[in-house]
Amino acid sequence: MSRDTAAWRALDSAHYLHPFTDHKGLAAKGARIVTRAEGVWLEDSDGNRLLDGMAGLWCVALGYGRRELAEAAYRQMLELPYYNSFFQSATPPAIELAGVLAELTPPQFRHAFLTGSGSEANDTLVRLVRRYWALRGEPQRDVIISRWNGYHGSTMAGASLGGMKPMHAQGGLPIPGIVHIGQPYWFECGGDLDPQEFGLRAARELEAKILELGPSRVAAFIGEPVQGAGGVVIPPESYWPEIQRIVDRYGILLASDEVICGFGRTGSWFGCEHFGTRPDFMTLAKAITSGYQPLGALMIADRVAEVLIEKGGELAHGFTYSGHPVACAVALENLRLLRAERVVERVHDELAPYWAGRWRELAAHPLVGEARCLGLFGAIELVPRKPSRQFFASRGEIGLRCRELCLRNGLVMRAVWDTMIVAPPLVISRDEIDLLLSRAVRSLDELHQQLRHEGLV
Ligand code: PXG
Repeated sequence: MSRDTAAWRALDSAHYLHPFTDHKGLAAKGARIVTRAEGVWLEDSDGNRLLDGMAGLWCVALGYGRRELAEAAYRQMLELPYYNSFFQSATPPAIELAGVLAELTPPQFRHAFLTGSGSEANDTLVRLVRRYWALRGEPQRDVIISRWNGYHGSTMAGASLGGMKPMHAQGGLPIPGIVHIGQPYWFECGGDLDPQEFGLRAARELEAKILELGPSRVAAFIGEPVQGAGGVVIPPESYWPEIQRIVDRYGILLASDEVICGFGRTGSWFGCEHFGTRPDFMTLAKAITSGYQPLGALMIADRVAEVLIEKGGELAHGFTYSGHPVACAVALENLRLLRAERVVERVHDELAPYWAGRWRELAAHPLVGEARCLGLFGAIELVPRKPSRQFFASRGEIGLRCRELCLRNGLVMRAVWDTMIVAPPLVISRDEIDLLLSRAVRSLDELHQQLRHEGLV
């Protein structure tokens, strides 16, 4: 059905509650109605073309408009649109996908639990971690440690694992048995330490928390290799090896939330491979289907899977859409294309080095306090004065203004407070990278000029 923008907006604000949205504010302004897309380009209901610097919500790895993915869904819908994996059943796409994930992920992983989203996969994680320790005869080991400003989803357990205080404030979170430590965000929290010293200090907060709780209470630690929603926080290189040392020392499980990092975003297939950790769990979603179907997975390492399978009896957990055959068929085709087209290898060998060179040029801009990047992640920190790492007094407002200017200049870039972030589709071309950068610079120049007039810089 086709309507004009005003009609879409009227219907939208009359009936549709959006995620993470202030609806009063939105009703006054009207939503951006995205109607179609191709490659890295979105088109809105007024016919404007926008370069999608966020790959949707970090998921559209192969870009928009891939017929192969649409055809995989269509074929599977005709063959078998739905059947479940409960009660001793299974479907070919779900079985095949578990096998392909076992091949693609690090060697300790041979088992996958399939879900409809990253949040559901993290809820599964909380239950399996606690189940594992109960089966090992240590039921008191039920505390999971995660980090402030981490993001692990929006279900009760996902939002509890996450360290977003505004989320905790709505709905009585976190649930019991989840505690948080500081994040490895040098730009904001590093003080006078150099980044590597700070990385060690941030990791050692985990050890201090384990000792404070008592090591026999702690079940697991979870983190994103690079915090995505928290503002593309790329930890210093010293951080993850020290975390690995600490979890090994106290014998606690390590979970790598790869919902954003997984399937090539860092230039490696998985973030844990880039940073050299050996997790016991990996949460997957988003780029697993390039966002064409909702799907998540929890990968479970052998040492945990063996206990759950040998001693666990019935696993009292699962979703109607666990292993949905259409979503799994799309995931299989997406993963086949990622491999056949060597997309991740191309990010690693060609695009990421080019991206890094271009992205770091932004550091010269008078508003940019830091320009950091990894793989096809990019972030800049907007500051009033360089080289200080002080944010603007009204932190958050400047980022939103920057985002609006980017949109006007045909670029989707996200604001996390005053940190501007991008994570484009992994199939972006060099010319499109150049265009993304020139639109970002134009927007920064316009913002700088406005702020000068207002006396804010
Ligand atoms: N873990 C991580 C690391 C995520 O980034 C989830 C779990 C939850 O996945 P689902 O599929 O349940 O959404 C995510 C999701 C943002 C933004 O604004 C990020 C996410 C979702 C929505 C918005 O950056 N990440």
